[in-house]
Amino acid sequence: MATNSERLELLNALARKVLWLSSWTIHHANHIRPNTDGLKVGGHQASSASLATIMSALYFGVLRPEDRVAVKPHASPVFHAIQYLFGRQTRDRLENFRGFKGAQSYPSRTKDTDDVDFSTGSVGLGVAQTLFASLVQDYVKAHGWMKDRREGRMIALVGDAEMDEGNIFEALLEGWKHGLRNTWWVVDYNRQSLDAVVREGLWEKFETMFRNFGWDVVIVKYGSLMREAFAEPGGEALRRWIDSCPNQMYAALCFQGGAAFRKHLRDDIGDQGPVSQLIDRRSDDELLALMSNLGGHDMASMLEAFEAIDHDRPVCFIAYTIKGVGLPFQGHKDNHAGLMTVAQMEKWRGAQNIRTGHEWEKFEGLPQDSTTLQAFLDDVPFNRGQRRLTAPVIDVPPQLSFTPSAQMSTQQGFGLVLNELARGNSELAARIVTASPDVTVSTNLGAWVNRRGLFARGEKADLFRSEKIPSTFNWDFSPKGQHMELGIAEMNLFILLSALGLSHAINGERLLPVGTLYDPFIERGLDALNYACYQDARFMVAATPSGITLAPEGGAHQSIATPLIGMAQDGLASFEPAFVDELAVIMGWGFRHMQREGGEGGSVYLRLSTRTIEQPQRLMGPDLQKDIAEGAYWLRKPGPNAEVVVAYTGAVAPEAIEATGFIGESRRDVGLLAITSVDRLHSGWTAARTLRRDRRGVQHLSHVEKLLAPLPRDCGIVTVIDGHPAALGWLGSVRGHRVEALGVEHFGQTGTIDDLYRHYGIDANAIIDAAESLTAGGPVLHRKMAV
Ligand SMILES: Cc1ncc(C[n+]2csc(CCOP(=O)(O)OP(=O)(O)O)c2C)c(N)n1
Ligand SMILES: [Mg+2]
Repeated sequence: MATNSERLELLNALARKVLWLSSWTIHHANHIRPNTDGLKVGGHQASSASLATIMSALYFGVLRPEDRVAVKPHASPVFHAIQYLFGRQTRDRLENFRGFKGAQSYPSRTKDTDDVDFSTGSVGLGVAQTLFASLVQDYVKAHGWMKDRREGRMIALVGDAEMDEGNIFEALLEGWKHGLRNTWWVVDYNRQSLDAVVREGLWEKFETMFRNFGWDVVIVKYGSLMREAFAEPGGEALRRWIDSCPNQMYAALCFQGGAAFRKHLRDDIGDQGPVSQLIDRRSDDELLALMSNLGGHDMASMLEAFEAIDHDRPVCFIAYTIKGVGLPFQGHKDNHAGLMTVAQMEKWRGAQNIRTGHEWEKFEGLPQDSTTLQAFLDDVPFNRGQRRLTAPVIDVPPQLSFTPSAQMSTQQGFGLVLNELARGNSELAARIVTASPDVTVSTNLGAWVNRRGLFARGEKADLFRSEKIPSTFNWDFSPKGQHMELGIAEMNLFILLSALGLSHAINGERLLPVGTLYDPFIERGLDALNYACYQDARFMVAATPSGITLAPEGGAHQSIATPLIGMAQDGLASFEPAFVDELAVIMGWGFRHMQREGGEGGSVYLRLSTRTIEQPQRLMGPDLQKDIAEGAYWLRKPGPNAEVVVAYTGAVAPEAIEATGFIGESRRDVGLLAITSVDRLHSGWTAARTLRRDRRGVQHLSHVEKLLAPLPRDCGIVTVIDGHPAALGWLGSVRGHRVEALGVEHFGQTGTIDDLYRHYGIDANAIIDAAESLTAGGPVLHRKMAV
């Protein structure tokens, strides 16, 4: 067992090594690996350097296997260097940093191979993810699923300018409401962002804010060299000077070096005996070492700060650092994209005792012998346990049931399916967690919540109920509750879904998260949704109401772009069923899809509606189920001489059905294609073409190709959707049919559904007009009469 000072020496040596390896990784990508596109790796070198000590303190000293970390995007070279020392990252991938299949520019759960806990890159999101991951851990624990596993700390390494991102504050609020624990945010307070130097006094604002939300704030400003110097005669005057030095000046002096510091200190303080002697006793190099010994670069100070935490309250560490510390451009305001030149690197290599050709050797240039260093690494607490966890698949019955009515909306149906699950006692129901940003009742989650209750770590009775005031809803909170109530911030919904949807990997316990929100507000949380999918979190999101169909609800709430978002979002299968029996099939498929391994599975988006429409009375056989999951089926099969077919998705079904009836009176063999998922239909088509291209001779046809195959060459297709027409417009490319694509390109009017469908041209008559324009022959005889 190493003594404290031996441990400190080893940790310092490893931190130096981490800085070397991360810098060499970047240098290699820029100067050594043949780089044909001429693009330089900017943004990493200076930004990484400021975290080398802090991350070394954490990974080599403080962390345990159950802890989880979101690493500031530009610190990825530091992260990869640490993993390389642990033996979890290969030299090959480091040499190929930012290259195809090389170590990723920003830590990626799915693309990196070296144990990334949370993908980061879009600043702010990783930070909030740790907070929600901690709430999820509390949820798992409260439901009795932690077994003998220890609680992990959820840790974010935060850039100071990252704190500009509003989603962090939204998360803070939510964390406070839920009694957040076990969360550490370590702010890399280098007082520089990408373009700028951070405003003076910002840390005071941070401090007040965090304390307001019940966090502990630990400021690690001075390193141990500084603290020793402050204890010398004149030290207090030095401290006062440091405290009053503006950020920009401090950064500039760090860049200029020891002599510049000396001159400024002299000019500002004058000749004051002890403090002058304190300064004069030090060479320029020593003075620079002292002045750049801020807390975040001092192993002893960081360890002390981390190891002093003996409670589970959330903690914000504000660690003072210098951007690019130890490198030639440290502190320079332009250093964000700063790179060392070959000459600078050579000089630095010499200073680090690294021999040419030995740059990748783990322990090259360190004073300790490699056996000691390796033994230390092997015994690091972080490595004493399993980190990547898995959980068994939860069984989903072949068919989900609901109480049918003749007239229903898909939103209502969604509530009914969940209500039916809530009434039973299946494992599936036990693993579902719902969440909604203040629209629980208005998205029809009410019945589910009534039965399953709201989640809180402590019991909290619904006062209205205990006071016997009649209310439709039972709003009891308990540790067994299965609904997480959120404030209105949609970013929080998606980050929570992301955290819940990774529980199998992080807690070894599978949760099946279902979130609801109004469809247009997907756009508010879109980046969080994108990142949730990017890191392969698994969840279902029901977005309702949607489109212009919500009509009198308000023009501002109408959504047009979401069908295209649903199609384009990687990792998200989106559906827009018209009927509730279709929705029940899709939800069952969705719960299975959420549990499939790797690229086979993903998350699910249901675009639903409040429009009540007549429901088909039919048997749901396996073939129809399969078609619904694959994206479409013929509601009315076209005949062999079809002149025109109508293809619709979602709430416009009644218009499509009505129009098809009218058109069928004057055109031959008219068909009606019910599209449940334009996304699945399109991605199936792309996949089939790729397969046929890659494996010549393979005959595989996609679902949409098979559906459209019987149509004569000159048959027209009218597509109609309550959303952007481009979502369905591509159907004509499948087999070369002419298309009239109806949809909505403008929004904002309120009115009845009839008013709006007529105004935007997606009513039955618009479909009939489009059919006429695609076909020869006289006008269609009958039309829908104006009401
Ligand atoms: C959402 C988002 N916007 C913009 C960027 C581009 N960007 C990357 S780092 C950065 C500045 C980061 O400053 P800071 O957090 O202080 O980190 P430092 O570089 O000082 O380490 C910016 C604007 C991004 N990655 N994500
Ligand atoms: Mg910064």
